[in-house]
Amino acid sequence: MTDPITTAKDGSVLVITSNNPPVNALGAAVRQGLAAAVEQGLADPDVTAMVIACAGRTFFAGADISEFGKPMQEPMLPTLVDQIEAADKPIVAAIHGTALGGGCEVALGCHYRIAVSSAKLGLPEVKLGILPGAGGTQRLPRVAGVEVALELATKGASIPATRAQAAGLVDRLAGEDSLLADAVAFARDVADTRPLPRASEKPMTVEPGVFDTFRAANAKRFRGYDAPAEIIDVIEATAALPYVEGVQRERQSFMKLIMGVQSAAQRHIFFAERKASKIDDVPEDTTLRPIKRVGVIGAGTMGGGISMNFLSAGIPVTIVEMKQEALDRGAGVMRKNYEASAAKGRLKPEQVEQAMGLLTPTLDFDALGECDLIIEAVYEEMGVKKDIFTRLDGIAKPGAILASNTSYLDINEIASVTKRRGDVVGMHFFSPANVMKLLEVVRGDATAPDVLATVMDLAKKIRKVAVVAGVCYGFIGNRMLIPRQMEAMKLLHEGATPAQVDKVHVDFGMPMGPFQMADLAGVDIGWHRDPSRIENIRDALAAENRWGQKTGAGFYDYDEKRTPSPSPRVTEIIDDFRAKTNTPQHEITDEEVVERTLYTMVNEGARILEEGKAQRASDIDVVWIYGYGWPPYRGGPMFWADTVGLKTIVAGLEKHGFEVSKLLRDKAEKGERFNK
Ligand code: TC6
Repeated sequence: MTDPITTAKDGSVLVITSNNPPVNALGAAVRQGLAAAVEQGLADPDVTAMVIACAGRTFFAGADISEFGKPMQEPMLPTLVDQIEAADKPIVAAIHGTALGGGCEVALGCHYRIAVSSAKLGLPEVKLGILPGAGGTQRLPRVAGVEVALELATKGASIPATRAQAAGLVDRLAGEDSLLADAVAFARDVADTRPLPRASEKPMTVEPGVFDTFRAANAKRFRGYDAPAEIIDVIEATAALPYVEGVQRERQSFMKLIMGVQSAAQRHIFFAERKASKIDDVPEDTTLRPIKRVGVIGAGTMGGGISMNFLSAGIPVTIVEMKQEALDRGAGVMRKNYEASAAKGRLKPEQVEQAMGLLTPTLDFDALGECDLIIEAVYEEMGVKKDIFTRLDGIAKPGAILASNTSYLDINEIASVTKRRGDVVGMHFFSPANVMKLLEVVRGDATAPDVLATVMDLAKKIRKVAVVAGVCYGFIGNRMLIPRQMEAMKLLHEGATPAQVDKVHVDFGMPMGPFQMADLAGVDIGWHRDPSRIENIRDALAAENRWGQKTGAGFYDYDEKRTPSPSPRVTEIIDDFRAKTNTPQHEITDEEVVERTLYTMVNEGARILEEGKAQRASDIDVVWIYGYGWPPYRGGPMFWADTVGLKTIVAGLEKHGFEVSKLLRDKAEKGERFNK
């Protein structure tokens, strides 16, 4: 292995460069090399200042996460950062790309920071369930103020160099193409400055009430997570302490968090998300098909949302509808959504026009002939989809990818009406499609490897997290939703209330429970629309126009602000069905709700794996985190099952008479886990 750290003298400035692709993570070799290089600079009488820079696409993107949980090698990152700061010759951090986590902490240990304006700085450790453990909770508030530190450290978002400069975190901006030269010049400018500015020596200035105000303002966002609360506590508890004591408290909290199950879960998700983009039997160097224009069929909520992903990424979209009115409405909604983002400051007004300028709305189906990828987003009916794909087969150019946004239907059957089954694939977006990060890529029996590779690559470009699923009813996510919703409904029959079942799910960390979700999605979805045919509780609700939030009533009653309250009418309907079906009642404990609605999901997940419909357990976790709001601190259903213990899951399923998946049973018997 070549040494990742090299040094070179530029006159009296020692330039220390890290070259540890892909992201200059601060692994052991980098830490050792940096420590040695700083020693070298201090020992050399000709050196008056030093610059720490990185080669490749970014400044240090943080500690090497793959080292967590393994025995650590010296020097530890906090020691290294202290060593840098303690140097009695000025050290300048030269930042490009992303200075994240430990990388930002290294920069904070340097006496000065210079950055190109495209650089970003941040402390994303919280997303891994930990806190900035190399002095970040102590140096950042001293340099940029407590409020900026709380914002960065608890939310994990990064800020552009210009904002970092305004906050005092960056001292100077460099030319985009002259970072190193500017950093060396800066180092020369400050070579004789004494005393050196050391972040740890500054006082922390605290406005009264800042911590409580911040806690209250973010209570909903941080619900369930250990790390943000710990970060606020650490900064608050140490604000008046000297750095040395503050950093001890930081270390204690870091150790507590990193040993916890939440951090293990969140680190699992970090790697799971990246693994999901890899397809076992499709080589990484597969030649991709060029996608210069995308076609979307259907300008409804889904088609519009799907289109926005491509427009925002600068890819032109041709959107087709059957009626002018529907087309105009669809384009209008897209514009409104963009304008709403601009009003919130997330987009510049000219970006709205740029995106909308890439949209070609048309009633002419044949216009899709010039598209490289065509996504069908019409309603879920096999006959309609087959008609569309037959027509597409007639007009699409050779090599065009034909995708369906179906959320349940058989991609093989859809592909069978074409003479190009290899070009057909499922692209299941989640609603709202311009917001939700998940994309299920459904691989048909004949889907060509380069089609899959192209779609996975495109997913990255439109900032989605893509997971490959095999053909089965509901693919990964919706297939696992089915047993959950069915059991939730049975629980109502047996004595539970919608509010009780939902509360168990919300307390678990889900954004909403099964009945709140039904009310949001629409109780009438899949309803036969015959008010005289009442076969279950859902039929009864739908027949009374209780379609959910959109009609002001569903499993709950809603006021004009859509605040739910338990509904006496729903209680009557449920009682009626309990009597009609003669269902024996019993007291339902929260534990039973968990076993019957969540263990059953794990069981279905295991079946999906058993049948090879998901490549790996971690892909299922990614689907549930990014598609359904499974709490990241529980790592997804399969990771969570590992933490509960597979033997416990099997016992819980058997207690309620469920048939246990063979894979789940085998793993439980062997003492194995889904995720290693
Ligand atoms: C910390 O610093 C704690 C400090 C306290 C210590 C006491 N380590 O995301 P990409 C890999 S905690 C190891 O696809 P991008 C990644 O797995 C850390 N590996 O690239 C992938 O590998 P693969 C705080 C890492 O251009 C490859 O690099 N820092 C690390 O879309 C490319 O990654 C963070 O949390 C790492 N730190 O985005 C930052 N980072 O090719 C985490 C990446 O084998 N990183 N890899 O699949 C990021 O946010 C992004 O990687 C990025 C680049 C924005 C830097």
